[in-house]
Amino acid sequence: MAGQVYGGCYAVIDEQVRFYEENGFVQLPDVLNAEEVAALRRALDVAIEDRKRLQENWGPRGDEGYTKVFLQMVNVWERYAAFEEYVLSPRIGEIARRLTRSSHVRLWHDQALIKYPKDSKATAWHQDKVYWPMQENGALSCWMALDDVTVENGCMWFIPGSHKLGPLNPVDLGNAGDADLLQMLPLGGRESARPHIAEMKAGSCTFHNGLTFHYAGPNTTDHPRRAMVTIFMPAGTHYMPLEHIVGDRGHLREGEEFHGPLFPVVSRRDDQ
Ligand SMILES: O=C(O)CCC(=O)C(=O)O
Repeated sequence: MAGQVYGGCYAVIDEQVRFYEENGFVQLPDVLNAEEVAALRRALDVAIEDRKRLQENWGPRGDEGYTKVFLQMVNVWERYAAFEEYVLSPRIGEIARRLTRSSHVRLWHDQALIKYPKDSKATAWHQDKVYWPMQENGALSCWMALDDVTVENGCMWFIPGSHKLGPLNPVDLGNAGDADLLQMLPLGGRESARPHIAEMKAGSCTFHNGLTFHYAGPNTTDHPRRAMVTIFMPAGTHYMPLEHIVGDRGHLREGEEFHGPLFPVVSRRDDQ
């Protein structure tokens, strides 16, 4: 049953909410404990083995450029109880609800992202929202580190305040090449952009707004870098037709508010 573990509350203080609003991301230490991280790592090992054995593609594309960026497995919460427990957990969902000051948040989708070592490519600078079929801009991602993450193994980088630029052009993540896309931002280039480099311990996470520019370097270590991403939509998010890796799951009409069991409410304000 979802909700029995990963319970309890992670106390987000007002200053962190304001930081998120101002900068478009926030870094939160020790959201999961060591046992919880270990359970997710075990579940991920099983999922990776199943994927290999079944020769299924649970991600978007098998092209080489993309797989060097990361192995991506979407909506693992629907296949494994251990991920369902985590992805639908009130602890994580409530942080998303607090950060968006929303009456409730729904799940958009989850994804395990594994950046394998050797011949690894950077995740190019991009905004997520431009790939999402949503009219509004408020959706956000929780990027949970399942390994200690550093510059060397591909931790996340964020450009503070870049969510205020609004949606810019999508980037082909598999084939973005080495071009410094950041130079193209109307921020005056990398020098003035001053990225925040989110090195952190396993069990710590970042939340970032779908419009915040972010990046992760190549994994130059000898071990995989494992992360679990959960994407939430605040109340009042409406569907906008757009091709997306999870497909047209909900069969929603243009302008319809996201609803239904494929996009479950993960956290709701007490008075709702
Ligand atoms: O983990 C990565 O390499 C990138 C993750 C990312 O782009 C995201 O979670 O939006």
